[in-house]
Amino acid sequence: MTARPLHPVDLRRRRLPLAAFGLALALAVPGSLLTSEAARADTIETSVGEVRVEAMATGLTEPWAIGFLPEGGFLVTERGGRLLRVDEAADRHQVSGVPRVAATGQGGLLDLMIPRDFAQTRELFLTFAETRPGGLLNTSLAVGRLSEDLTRLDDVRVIFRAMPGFGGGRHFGSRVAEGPEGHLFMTLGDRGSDTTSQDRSNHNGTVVRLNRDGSVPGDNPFVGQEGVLPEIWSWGHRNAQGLAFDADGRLWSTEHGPRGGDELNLVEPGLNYGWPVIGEGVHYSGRPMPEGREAEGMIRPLMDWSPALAPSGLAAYSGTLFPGWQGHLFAGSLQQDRIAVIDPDRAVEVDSLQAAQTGRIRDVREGPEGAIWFLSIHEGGAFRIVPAE
Ligand SMILES: [Ca+2]
Repeated sequence: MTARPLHPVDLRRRRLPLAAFGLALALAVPGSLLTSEAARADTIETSVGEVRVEAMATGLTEPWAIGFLPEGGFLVTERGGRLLRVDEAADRHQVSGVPRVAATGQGGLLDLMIPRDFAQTRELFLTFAETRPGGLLNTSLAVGRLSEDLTRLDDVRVIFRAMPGFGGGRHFGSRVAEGPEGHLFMTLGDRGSDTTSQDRSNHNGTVVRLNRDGSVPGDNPFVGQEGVLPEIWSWGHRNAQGLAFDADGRLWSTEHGPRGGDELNLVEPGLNYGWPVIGEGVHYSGRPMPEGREAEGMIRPLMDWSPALAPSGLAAYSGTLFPGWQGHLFAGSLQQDRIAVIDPDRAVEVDSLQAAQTGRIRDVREGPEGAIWFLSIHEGGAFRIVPAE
């Protein structure tokens, strides 16, 4: 796949007010000049050398997911329900034909996945919060074909609906990843109803595995088991909003914990990841986890974060632009305004990428050119990280 070069947006007009704001801060708080200078810089020192942040699209409203088109440009979902195409001149165009979404609380138009065979099939996958009978909500997965002129989705079909519906607008999970053999893997949150994660007669708090048409693969771990939904691949999750396969075919997820105890998990079939029975944090009420940190038959996370990273978006890097980061995971943070770079084999963070543009990160992906792309809710923008030289 050869993507045409993408060019950063000229942000000079925006830099003036930012600089003025930084100066005002420095004047108001003696000694803060260095800090504010560092926070404003668009270069970052890392273990693989100096890197630079480039703006690739601005003017986005609560962007949720990004995906790259082989013909050039990229797509972005906005939680409110718009699917946008950003062309090589950084101009935005709305794509029509998106399913009707329930943009309530954390719900709305959520993840976007462009499969490896997109150039032939034109298929793309969208996840979203959707109404269920009785005005209740849960997460759905749809597939549609992007028209050749890039203006609309055709033949849109909802191929999976997490069931049943629940009230409230919390914890829709909702990342979808393409497996090495072409299966679809999707995260579902607990919908704010924590005990449902241990009840496999619903889809809450699971990773599901589906065929490309939404049907159930015959070799899923619970097929034929009474009282267990056959789509379920793993369970006992709380609200995973990062999901990525690495080059070795391992499936990684990042997951919001309760108060503290955010998790990185290696997702394997048939396993129970413990929510809400075990965890590294405490419940929001301050109540400890019922069984503490470990219990028979439940998997502890590979890494955890307290205070909360609030992880969203996960990329497993395999590009050539940063050879020193190959095999590493990039986890966006909604709460700490940074990207954690993780060596999963050593279970350590090797870098923390933070700049003026990394406020409230919703998604992180590896671009076709090997750059690290991310979406910032605070900035309303898409950015990429490239070597500084
Ligand atoms: Ca867990």
